[in-house]
Amino acid sequence: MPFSTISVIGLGYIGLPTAAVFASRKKNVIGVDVNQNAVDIINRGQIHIVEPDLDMIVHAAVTEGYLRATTKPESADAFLIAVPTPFKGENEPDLSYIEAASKSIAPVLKKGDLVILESTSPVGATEQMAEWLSEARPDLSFPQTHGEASDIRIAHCPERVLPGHVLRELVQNDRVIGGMTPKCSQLAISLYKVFVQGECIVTNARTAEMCKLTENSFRDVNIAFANELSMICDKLDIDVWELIRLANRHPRVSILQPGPGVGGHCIAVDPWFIVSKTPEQARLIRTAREVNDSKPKWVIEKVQLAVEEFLRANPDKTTQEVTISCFGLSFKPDIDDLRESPALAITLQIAQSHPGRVLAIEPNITQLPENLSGKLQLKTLEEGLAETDVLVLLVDHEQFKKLEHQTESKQKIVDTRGIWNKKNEAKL
Ligand code: SAJ
Repeated sequence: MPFSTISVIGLGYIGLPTAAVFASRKKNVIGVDVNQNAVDIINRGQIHIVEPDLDMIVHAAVTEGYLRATTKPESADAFLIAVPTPFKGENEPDLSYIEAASKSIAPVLKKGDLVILESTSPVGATEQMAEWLSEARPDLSFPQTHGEASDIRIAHCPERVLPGHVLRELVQNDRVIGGMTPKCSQLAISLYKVFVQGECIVTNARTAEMCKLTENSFRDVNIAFANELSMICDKLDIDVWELIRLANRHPRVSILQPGPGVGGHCIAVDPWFIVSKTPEQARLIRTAREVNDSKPKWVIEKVQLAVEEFLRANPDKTTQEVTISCFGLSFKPDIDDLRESPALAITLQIAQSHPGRVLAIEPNITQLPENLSGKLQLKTLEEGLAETDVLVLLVDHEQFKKLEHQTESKQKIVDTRGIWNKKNEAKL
């Protein structure tokens, strides 16, 4: 067996499931994270993030002794780096977590080890990581200088799993393997074959980096197309959802769905990694980002119009007496993840500017995170429907789709997802 011990650096949304899946295949896994609290939670067999079924497999892996977490890297045969690549400055990728992770594993590297960068990265990041490792370990040889004869093998193998379906997609998705040399790729394949049932497809590191960015940019550009259509149709008095349904009957047309903007930690971020490297060429990709980022403001203006219309129809009421209910806070349907959510940003903005009551309805959470509890009132679906004048639908959760609520004729609806009865919809 080439890999008796595998180390995963960064125990977040990608690293922890990956570590747990290796452990479930009876590999010895050392998980490393700078967050002592996360390390303690994992060593108790619990999890600090939300992902269906992950708690069970982490619990089993820890109790059976295959998974252990620590803050300090230890010797292993393969290292997978799955740390964040956030922004710095004006949408520039920040590689400081990758740099810190590389420098932290360098002292424990030994001849024959494999280092894989899984974090979504701008083109060139894997070569940069190899440089950091080689600077820290001049006694070892690396692929950028020694090619196939190197002591250390390096590859970029981007994660491509969908939050909410991580455990299934980790195993079933095809995997892009971007080795710095063919031998690096071969070793990386033998590692992933421990659990990956999809195909492992070999390319070089730069293409693998660009492939991940391309997938998320493709989606962003296509969502921007749908969002732009929704704003055009609004001007032209056309129901955009009916329009998309009709256009999608064409055998070569498949338009995505408009919404209140693009959220999450990937699709709204990764296209900028392309733009920042090639600003002159990436014109469409940049514009798509701008279109999607402009959508929350457009929705807030629609809500203001709906309030005005409500007041015109109810001249005895003042703005302070108008209650607005926002349905959905998460960044996409049927999850409880509020991070980078346009629905949450819109709700907070409305709560800040509207002088009357603003109610938040999010059936996937039982209480608001501490930093939001002073700013929003979380209500049940029933309360949100009964006590409100303007209904703002932001996330197409199952619970909202199933709703058979007859809105009172006085109530106004702003539906950003096109799932509710349009009978009383405000003129948007
Ligand atoms: N959205 C729309 N309209 C649509 C589809 C999505 O407005 O028709 C919005 C959603 O509401 C959400 C955002 O886009 O706010 C992103 O949601 P998503 O489900 O499309 O994607 P993510 O961010 O959960 O996961 C993506 C996936 N990438 C692709 O599908 C190309 C996943 O496979 C990646 O692994 C993940 O990013 C990542 O980690 O990069």
